Amino acid sequence: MIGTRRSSAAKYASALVFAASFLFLNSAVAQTGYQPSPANLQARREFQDAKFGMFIHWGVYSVLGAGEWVFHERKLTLDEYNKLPSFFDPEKFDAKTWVALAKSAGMKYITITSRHHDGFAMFDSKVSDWNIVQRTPYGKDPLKMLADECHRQGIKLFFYYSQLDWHNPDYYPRGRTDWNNGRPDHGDFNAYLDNYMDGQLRELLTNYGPIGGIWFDGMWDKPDADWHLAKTYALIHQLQPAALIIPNHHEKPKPGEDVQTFERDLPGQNTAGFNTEYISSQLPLESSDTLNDSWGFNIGDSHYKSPAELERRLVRAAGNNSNLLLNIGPMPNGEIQQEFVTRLHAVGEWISKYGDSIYGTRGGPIPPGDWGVTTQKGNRIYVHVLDWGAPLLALPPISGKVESAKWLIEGTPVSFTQNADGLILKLPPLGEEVVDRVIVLTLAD
Ligand code: H79
Repeated sequence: MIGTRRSSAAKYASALVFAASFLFLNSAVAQTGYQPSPANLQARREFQDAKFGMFIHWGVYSVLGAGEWVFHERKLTLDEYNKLPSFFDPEKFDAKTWVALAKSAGMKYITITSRHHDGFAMFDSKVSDWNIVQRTPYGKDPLKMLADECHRQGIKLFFYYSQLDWHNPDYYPRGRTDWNNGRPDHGDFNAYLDNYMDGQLRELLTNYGPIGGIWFDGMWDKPDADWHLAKTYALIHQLQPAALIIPNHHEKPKPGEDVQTFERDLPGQNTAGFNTEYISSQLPLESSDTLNDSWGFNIGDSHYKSPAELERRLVRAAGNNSNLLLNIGPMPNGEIQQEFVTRLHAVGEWISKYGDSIYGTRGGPIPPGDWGVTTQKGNRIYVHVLDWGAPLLALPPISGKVESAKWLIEGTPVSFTQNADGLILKLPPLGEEVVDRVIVLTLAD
């Protein structure tokens, strides 16, 4: 029990910690002694309840239709890449349509690239003119329109922000993705972090109303550098205590971070080859993936995942106590290609029936297996039978007495036996192909 009155010694100690945290603002360590505010903890719970988000990669690279790494992949020079913004004029961009699409897919939040590794700000930034308002014929701030629309439609907006920068000379020394693109061999990394990056983050956290948080990427380019994380994280939490810091650094979470995210993998799996197998037991979890094989618009990538595949990914994420952040790369004219739209609509239709077993749940008591996963909300456990054709499904013991078992969709009972060895559910023969057969177990109080 924590008392409300604190001794003067305790007050003195916390004052020291407070003072010390300023002294160490520039240290390599992350936000030491970080205690998430009540608003932040509440935001974390809401994030976990949301389960399904839309990831959007959109930038001047979209013009070339070859993904967001085209600058690096083609080893373009600054002079060459600098020509791109003059072709970016998304006359068909309509924030309302994008937000409506996310909602119709059953997605509860949007995470959009405010700037990717090319360093090009897709928002009105005063920190440099390398931004959409000053460099493109479009001349407007789409993030502002999107933020306003998200607020209107009740969807949280997160900003992806690349710490890695292939354009700014002060991103020096350069990292693992270095190539000779015409930048000088000197630069002031501290100025890049403290003035440029923190300056832009201040803009993002000040000019767009309440935002969901910042999704960082690219720290893996210089894993051993001092990124001034303590300072940057403190700035974000000070400007918007409820904003979540979601770092995609592929490492164990550091103090000050609010969500652990896994790129193209479920938590703890490392099929992508760069993720950590460590899973935080404290933080909300997220798994990002993309609808085809690309993040930014890629005209040559028709490897679309089917609605069934996407739905299974979402269910597997939820069963692993994780969100799914599913990416689309809109076209340079601001439209979202039909192949994405039809698949997202199909997922939305599916989730409108199955949503109870996903939204607001946490990973269930039975470890995920090839057969499927479980999710849980209060005294209800949802058994998601994804891949099991046999007539009996034997599950390990769970604490609590199962009072009833029913099919989620039909509401009809499922025969079961529960004893000390576990729980056996009797399944009817597989009829027509269904993505997920969901049984709702209700536990006795
Ligand atoms: O924004 C999307 C991608 O552009 C970005 N993250 C997602 C969300 C991304 N960039 N790179 N990757 C994903 C893959 C990472 C590859 C890496 Fe490496 C392997 C990073 C470190 C080892 C490539 C090879 C860079 C250095 C060596």
